[in-house]
Amino acid sequence: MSHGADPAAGRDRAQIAERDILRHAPLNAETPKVAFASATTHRDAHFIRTNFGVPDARPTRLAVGGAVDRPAELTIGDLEGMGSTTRRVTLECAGNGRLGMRPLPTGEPWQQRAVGTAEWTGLPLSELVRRVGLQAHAVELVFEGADHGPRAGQETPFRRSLPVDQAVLDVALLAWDMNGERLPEDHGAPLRLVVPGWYGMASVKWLHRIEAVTKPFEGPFQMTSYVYETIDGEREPVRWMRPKSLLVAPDPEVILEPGSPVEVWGWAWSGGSPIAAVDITVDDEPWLPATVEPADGSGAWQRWSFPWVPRRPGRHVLASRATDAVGRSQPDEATWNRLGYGNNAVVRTVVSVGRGPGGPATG
Ligand SMILES: Nc1nc2c(c(=O)[nH]1)N[C@H]1C(S)=C(S)[C@@H](COP(=O)(O)O)O[C@H]1N2
Ligand SMILES: [Mo]
Repeated sequence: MSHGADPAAGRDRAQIAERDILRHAPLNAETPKVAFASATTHRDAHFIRTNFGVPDARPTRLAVGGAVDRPAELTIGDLEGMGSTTRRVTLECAGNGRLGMRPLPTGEPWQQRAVGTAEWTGLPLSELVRRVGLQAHAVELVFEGADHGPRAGQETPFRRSLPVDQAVLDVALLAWDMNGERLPEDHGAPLRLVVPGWYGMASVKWLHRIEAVTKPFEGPFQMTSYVYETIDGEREPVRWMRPKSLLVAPDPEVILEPGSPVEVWGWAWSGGSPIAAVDITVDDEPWLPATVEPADGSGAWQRWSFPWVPRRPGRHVLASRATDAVGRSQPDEATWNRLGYGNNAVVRTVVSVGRGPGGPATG
């Protein structure tokens, strides 16, 4: 297929170029900073995480089997005919912030922008479950992507499970649209799972098979990767996103004017629980509360803002700390784990205040 004559394709390419690419093959890229200015991340700006790259063969059907009463093979058209919902969902890669951990864990060197928010449209997973009928002894659903590659000396598909838990079935979507258009290839076309509140690995892309199983699934992307492993060797699976916040403004590259008010603002999110408070500190002075927009109940980040009048010329350090409705807060230091997941430590941003008009030039 040629993209040459299609202006939209040219635009797509330009925006992909803006993403900060960690690796080209398979493509792993962070959301560009400019994209955080909007509540919804553009489809060509949203970060991309792939273990094996886009699969060669595009799936045409979703097969549903295992411990179900009515196994099914469904096209996107069939799924669309069963109903649809749109949810605004913040997805964050569990490895986001890995570069901030010491000693540096192995894995993709994500800084702080493996996060984005999109409007996903699809069939609620609970509707599919109703259609196929789960057998009483089913404990998990295993989701398989059409992508595969070598793992532990064996050709392995990307496969992850979710518990058969009504709260998860009700929020998860089998999504075919992203921000009102068909899914882009890199984000899992034609069909992906989206699990609001969970770190990104749960949202299986290029979905072509779902199997109800009667014993907990133990594949490598469930038991070897995406596990918090402490220094003592204790292991716990990665599931819900920890509370986190990011700062959008002021941009550290812009020199602020002393005495001029600036809005310090950004986004905050936490898996399975809305953000209840965001606190700000300037130069490690005592924390002060920011204003936080209420959650819309969909699983998307919330905007926070804090009015600040910089006075003293020079450098200032801004930091934000999110607390969710169940009382979890961002720590000062990341909890180190072997594979570097879930780094939700407070991030510090250095901004500069100039001398203002008429002041002596700085060298
Ligand atoms: N089939 C498949 N699904 C996948 C992955 C993958 O490698 N293969 N990566 C997962 C991880 S680790 C993340 S963080 C999210 C990223 O979704 P995005 O690329 O649409 O941002 O996809 C998840 N789904
Ligand atoms: Mo991820």
